[in-house]
Amino acid sequence: RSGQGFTIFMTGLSGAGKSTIAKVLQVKFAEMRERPVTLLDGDIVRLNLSSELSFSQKDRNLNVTRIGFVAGEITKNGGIALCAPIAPYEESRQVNRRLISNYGGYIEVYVATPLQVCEQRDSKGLYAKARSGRIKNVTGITDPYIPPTNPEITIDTTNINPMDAAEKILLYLKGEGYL
Ligand code: GGZ
Repeated sequence: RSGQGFTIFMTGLSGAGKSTIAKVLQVKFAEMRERPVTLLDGDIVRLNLSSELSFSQKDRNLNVTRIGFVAGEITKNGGIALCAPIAPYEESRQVNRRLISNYGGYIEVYVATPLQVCEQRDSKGLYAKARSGRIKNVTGITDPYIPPTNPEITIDTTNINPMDAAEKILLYLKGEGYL
């Protein structure tokens, strides 16, 4: 599998640590100079690729499969795609898995940090706004998060730092022959 492209698809609640881990991995992969690396972070995609979409189930699924399409193209061309949306629904995660597996590696990472911890961090004030009713459809509060059924890796960042979380993913990739 050396030389083959792959996608690391992180899923989990807002504040779970997806972006932070993805950014550590982005630096590590860039230092390796083996494959070009692209980060598709949830909030950045929302600003650009999916700016017209809401947070309904239909639109979240569409957002997630758009990310999957881009990640698939990157994987096909031998690159590394790092994806970090919430991706709360199994159906769109499965669509991506099926598509991307045709082109290279698909590694789903469930960032399983509990809501209580995410809410305590509340780095963006999202949960405070949800609790006060200022925004609706917030994942974990008034909107569902369906945990993945078959993730390759599960990481709870309650007690591990982003460096160690990234290391766990790198070890998996080495074990599978990607690195
Ligand atoms: C969830 C929301 C919402 C609602 C705005 N629910 O952690 P953030 O703040 O910076 O990134 C989150 C982002 C979620 O978009 P995704 O594209 O990752 O979600 S999905 O995969 O479900 O399509 C969050 C912010 O947007 N945000 N409103 N109501 N997150």
